[in-house]
Amino acid sequence: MPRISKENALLFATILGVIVGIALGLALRDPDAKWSKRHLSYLRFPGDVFVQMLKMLILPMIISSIISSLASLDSGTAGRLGLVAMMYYVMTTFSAVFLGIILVMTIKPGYWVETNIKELVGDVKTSPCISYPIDTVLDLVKSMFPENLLEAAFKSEKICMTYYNGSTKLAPEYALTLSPEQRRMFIETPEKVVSDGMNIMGLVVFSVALGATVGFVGEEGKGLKEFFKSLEAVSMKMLGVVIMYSPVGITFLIAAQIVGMKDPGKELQRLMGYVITVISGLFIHAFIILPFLCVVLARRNPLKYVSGMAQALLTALATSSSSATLPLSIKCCEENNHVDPRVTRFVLPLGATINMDGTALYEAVAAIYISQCYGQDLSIGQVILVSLTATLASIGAAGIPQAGIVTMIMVLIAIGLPTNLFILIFPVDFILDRIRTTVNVHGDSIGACVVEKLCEKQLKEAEKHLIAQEEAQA
Ligand code: DAS
Repeated sequence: MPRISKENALLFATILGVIVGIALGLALRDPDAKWSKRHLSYLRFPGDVFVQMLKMLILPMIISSIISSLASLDSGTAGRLGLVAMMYYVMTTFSAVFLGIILVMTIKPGYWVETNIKELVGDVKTSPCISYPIDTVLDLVKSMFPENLLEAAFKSEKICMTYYNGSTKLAPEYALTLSPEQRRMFIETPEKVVSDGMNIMGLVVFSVALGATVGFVGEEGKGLKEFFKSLEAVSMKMLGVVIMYSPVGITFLIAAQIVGMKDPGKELQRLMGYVITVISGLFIHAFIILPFLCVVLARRNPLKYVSGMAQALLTALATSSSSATLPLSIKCCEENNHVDPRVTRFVLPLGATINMDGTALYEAVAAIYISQCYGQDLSIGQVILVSLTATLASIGAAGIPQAGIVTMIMVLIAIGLPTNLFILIFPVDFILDRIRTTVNVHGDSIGACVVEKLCEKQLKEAEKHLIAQEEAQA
């Protein structure tokens, strides 16, 4: 009997967990019984524990992996890795946005909707104040330099929109210009929280700055280098324990989500055109464009590569959080796909914060779908504005559940649409969020092997240089 490797046994158990989770959710679902939030939280508890354990590992893993990766590279190689990664991110994000725009302008799902939204919300025109995207860029830059690193790393950003019956008490565009603290002032009852989780942008930027400095100062940074190398090894060992629990966590996350779903049938029917457009765009990007880049740029077998990432992709689907999935993405890339750790530990944390192909595609489709529902045809200039602001919004979205719908408001503002119209697509967002998060993680993992291939020469030289340095010191 061929021995099953530990990785395959775990993957099999996780896939079984997804199936059991769906079956358990369907078995327990009883729309009339209306599970109370308290009982639902009991059902979701084993899954929440799994997400919390992953989040607990984010700080030690991200800070130690980025620093030890950068500290083992000379500045030239680190710079080249960063440049190639950024070029890959811009290329894939723009291609995702462009694909989304072509699909939504061809399928025109907004015209499938009978009711004229304008009658519903009235002709509430907000001026196309494109200043807000600039505010978001400033917000983004400010979040990169947190006053308090631990607070930034552990800050659970609860962004919410106070809305009811389709109108918005607080026009979300104001929410975007408020600081996170001010936004919290508008938090109403917990069920109104739209996006909640850890925004690791500040942590990643601090780690890159510290890692580059440790690599730059040489001898003085030796102690730090050794410390973070052992912290990284210990964190990976801890992750090994957490990952054994993942099948159980994923089962209950999926079961609780299915039991807690409001009546999705009615909403899905009403939004069928929109859902078909988003999902077909995400599938084309994930199953054609990214595998094409994997073959052409990384010279790897995409099927084998994706199967090596399966554990991380299933976790992204269950948690709908790129940040929470990040430790697993690093582990799968290195241990199953044998990508150079110096690349994975620098490129994956960067990608998890600023490279979200799935979110970018979704933002473009959602904004244009809403404009179609509102009976507002977009000019070429506005379509270009959508492509720019959707890209920006995806960079600004944190790797936390439903962060994309919050930053999508910025795209609506840019094309002068009433921002409370985001409510049109909100009912199915938690389903689409899982799929786009999985595409985000998939895009980051392909990015790691592409960057590794395109920087192969520099990585080999950096390795020789490091060995020569260590021999000289011995
Ligand atoms: N859930 C986000 C992520 O973790 C994506 C999104 O909200 O669009 O990638």
